[in-house]
Amino acid sequence: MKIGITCYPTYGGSGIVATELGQELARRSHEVHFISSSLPLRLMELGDHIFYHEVEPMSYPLFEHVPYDLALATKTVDVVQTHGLDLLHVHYAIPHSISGYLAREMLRPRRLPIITTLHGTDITLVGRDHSYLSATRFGIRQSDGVTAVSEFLRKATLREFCSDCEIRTIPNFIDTQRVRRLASPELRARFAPHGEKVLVHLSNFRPLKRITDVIRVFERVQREIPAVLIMIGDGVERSNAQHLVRELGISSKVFFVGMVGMVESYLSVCDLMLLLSETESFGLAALEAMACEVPVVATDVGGLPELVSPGCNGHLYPLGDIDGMAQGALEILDDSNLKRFMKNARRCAVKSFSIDKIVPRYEDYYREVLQGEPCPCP
Ligand code: GMT
Repeated sequence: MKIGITCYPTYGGSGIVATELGQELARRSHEVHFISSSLPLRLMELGDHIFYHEVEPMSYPLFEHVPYDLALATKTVDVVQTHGLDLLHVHYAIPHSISGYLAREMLRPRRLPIITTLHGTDITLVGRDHSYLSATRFGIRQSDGVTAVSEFLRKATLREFCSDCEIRTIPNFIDTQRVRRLASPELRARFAPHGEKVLVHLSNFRPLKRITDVIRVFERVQREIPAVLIMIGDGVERSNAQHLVRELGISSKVFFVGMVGMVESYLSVCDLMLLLSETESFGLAALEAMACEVPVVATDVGGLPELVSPGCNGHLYPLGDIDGMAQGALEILDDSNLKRFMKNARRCAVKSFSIDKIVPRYEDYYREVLQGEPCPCP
């Protein structure tokens, strides 16, 4: 198949999933065309089967805000016509499903099925806002196929956007061959030279990630056992978190390492991930951790219970239950438990979310949508 993929290239999990999907589809001999505002962050190499087309919206003094959505639709039309794409798969509803819809309409009578994958905040946050709600609903309804990255997100979309829509759950995935625990004693010794336990958090440090909760939980843990915390990522909440770390007097034990290229090398030296978000439709960071044998203490929200089985590969707590989370972390980190949790984390990642199990589900869905008759929805 010749597949167009549109995503946010630089920020957040949806772009990572789209990029990994495109790369795997190319390995499976499909021709993949990324259409995006810049080269997706994790898109390592282009080649015979992977192409990249940059959207370059013209700026003009009259435009206070450049109409990117229209430039994207126009670029999509060009790419479809030049390369003969069979379908377009857009990641994140706003504005990508609308740009896809526009491209499809501009291309008529040529057929271009649009598949929209919902990732989370496009439904739970942005899409709900009154300034985007109708457009999000329209984008979903007009798509020829819609997938959600968790059962939670599928249900939330049906409940809040269109109860009669057909939405397929295809969970996020991970290349468990590539993302695995790598032996790197030197890196571990850099953070934990005296055999401390290593906790980790990985996100884009937005307010909804509640990274100050992460710091507070860690502070309680390190009162009981020797421990350090690695904070991977960057974002608006970083300075608040750093301030709190100083206030709590734990600066020597918390390492803000910024964004890192190969997260698996850092995750490989960790014993426990803290993911304490307010909402999380899936929690790709938790899956990356699990693939590296890192159990997860998480909030009992969104799609996280679809990943984390309490007592098996981690624990779940109500949002803000700092004491409970610290207790759970200590239980997992106890030497009599840790090995079992680590083994289960990896086992669950491989069993339920490995790339070779999930990507064929997208391929099957593409075929299904391609076979279906184009159907203008009300
Ligand atoms: O929250 C982020 O980190 C960004 C956001 C995105 O769409 O780029 O992430 C969402 O999509 C990820 C990939 O499907 C999911 O793993 C995240 O859970 C989801 N974030 C939220 O729901 C808050």
